[in-house]
Amino acid sequence: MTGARSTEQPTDPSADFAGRSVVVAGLGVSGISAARALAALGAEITVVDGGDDERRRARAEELRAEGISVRLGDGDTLPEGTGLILTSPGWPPTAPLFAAAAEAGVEVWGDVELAWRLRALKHSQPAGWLAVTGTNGKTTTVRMLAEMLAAAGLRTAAVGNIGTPILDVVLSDEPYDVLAVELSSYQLHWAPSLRTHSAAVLNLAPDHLDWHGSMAAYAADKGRVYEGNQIACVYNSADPATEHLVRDADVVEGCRAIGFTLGSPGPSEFGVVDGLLVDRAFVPDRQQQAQELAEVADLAPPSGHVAPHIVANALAAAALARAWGVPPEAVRDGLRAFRPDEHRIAHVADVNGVAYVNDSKATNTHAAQASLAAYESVVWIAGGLAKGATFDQLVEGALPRLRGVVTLGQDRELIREALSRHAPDVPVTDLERTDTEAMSAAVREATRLAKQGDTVLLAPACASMDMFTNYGQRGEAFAAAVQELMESQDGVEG
Ligand code: UMA
Repeated sequence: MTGARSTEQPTDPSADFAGRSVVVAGLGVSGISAARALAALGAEITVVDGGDDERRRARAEELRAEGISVRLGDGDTLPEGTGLILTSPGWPPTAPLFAAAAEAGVEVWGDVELAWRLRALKHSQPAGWLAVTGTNGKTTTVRMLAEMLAAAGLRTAAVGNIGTPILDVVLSDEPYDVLAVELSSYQLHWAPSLRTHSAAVLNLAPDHLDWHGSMAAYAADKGRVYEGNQIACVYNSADPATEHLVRDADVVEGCRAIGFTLGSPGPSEFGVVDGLLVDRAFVPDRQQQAQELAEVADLAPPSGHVAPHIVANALAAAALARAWGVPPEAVRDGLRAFRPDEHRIAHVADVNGVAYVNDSKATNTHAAQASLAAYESVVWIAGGLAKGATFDQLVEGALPRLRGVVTLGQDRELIREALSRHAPDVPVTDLERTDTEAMSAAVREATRLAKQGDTVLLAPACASMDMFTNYGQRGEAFAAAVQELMESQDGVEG
C-alpha cells in the first residue's frame, strides 16, 4: 500500500459531449441509462447490441423515439466516425468491437467511469462514494451500508451492480451526501480513473473466469477498487487475498487498511466480542479501546439464525460507514432496519416435512458451497450459465449431504460430469427443458427425490441468464413452483 498525492479530481474536461459521436455497447439496464445521459449532454449516440429479439426491439423503439440511433443484431462493427465507446459491464475485453476500437484509437469507458467523471456536473458538492466489491455478499453489504448511512440522517442510495445504474443517481437533480456503490469486477475493469473515499473487498474466489481469462486477471480487476482510496481500504482478515490487494494498491497518503474478522479484533480491525460487533479502528486509542456498535442479535432474521457470512458483511458495512464518520448508534439502527434479500437462503415453505429454500442468488460455486453446507440432507437444484467455473470441488465437499440432484440450464452437463466423477451413487435427474415451466418441473422432480426432513435447495452455482432475466426472476419461479406444489397437496406446515 503506497501513498499517492492525488486527492479529489474535478469533473473531467473530456466530459464535454456536445456533438461527440459515442457508441453505447449494450441495450440493457446500463446501456439505456448511459445512452439517455449522453444524449441529454448533446452527444450523437448509436447504441449497438448483438441481440435482436422482441424485448430489445421494443427498447430500441423507445430510444429511437427520443432521437437515439440503435443497431440490433451486430455488436461487432465499429460505426464510422466513433469518438468514444461507452460499454455495458457485461461486454468482455475480447469483444471484436473493442479490437476495432483499439485499431482506430478509440477509448472505451464503462458506465461507472462516466459517472465518476461526471460526478460534479450537477452538484458542486458531489456525493462521496463508498464502494463494495468481492465475489459474494456485495449486495447484502451495500444494502446494510445504505441503511446505516440513512440512519445517520445522510442522503444516500444503494447503486451500481445492485441494479440501479449509478449514472441515473449521479446525474439526478436530487443531491446526495454519500452513495453505497456495489461494483462488479466487470465494472471495475472499465473504470480506470475511479478513486473512491473508501472501499471494501469482501472475499475472493473463482468467478467470471470466462470473462476475465484467469483468476489473476479477475483479482487484479477487483483490486482496482482500492486504487486512490482516501480514507480506508477494508479487507477480510480471514481471506489473505483481499489483504494482498490492499498492499498492492496505490492510495492517498494517510489512507488506512482496516480488517474485519469474525473473531476478536486486533487494533485497526472490526470484529466480534461476546456477541457484540465492535470497532477497534475508528476510536481515539485503538491499542486500548474498542467501540461497541451493535449486537449480533440485531441482525437476526425472523428465523432467528444469523449466518456467519451475514455477520462478516455487517462488519464490512460498519467499517465503511465508520470511515465516513457515521456514529455507532446509526450503525446499530441501520442493521436493525436491514431486511435480507428474498432470494438469498430464503426459506419458502415446508411441504410434507420437506423444507424448500431459495438461494437463487448463489450464482457461483463459492456461494453455493456456503448454502449447501448449511443443510444436513439436501436435494440440490443446480445449473445455468457456469461462466468458466468447474464443479469438482463443490460436488466433492457437498457429497455427504446430497440426497439427490436436479440439473437444469445450459451448462448442466458440467455439473453432471462432476457428479459422475465424485458422487456416482447420488440420484440425478436431468432436465432438458428450458421453457417457462422448467422450474416447476425441477421442483416436482426434487420433491420426488426428497424424504421427510430433507431440504430442497435451489442454489444453482451458475448465473441465470440462459433461462431467466436475472436471479430474482429465477428465485420467483422457484417460489411460485413451491406454491403450486402446496396448492396441489395437503399437509402444508407453513
Ligand atoms: N451484449 C452484447 N454483446 C456482448 C455482451 C452483451 O451485445 O458481448 C448485450 C446483450 O445482448 C444485452 C446487453 O449487452 O442486451 C446487456 O448488457 P450487460 O450484460 O452489461 O447488462 P446490463 O443489463 O447493462 O446490466 C448491468 C449488469 N450486468 C452484468 O454485469 C452482466 C447488472 O448486474 C447491473 O445490475 C446493471 O448493469 C446496472 O449496473 C447483474 C449481474 O449479473 C445483476 N452482474 C454480475 C454479477 O453480479 O455476478 C457481474
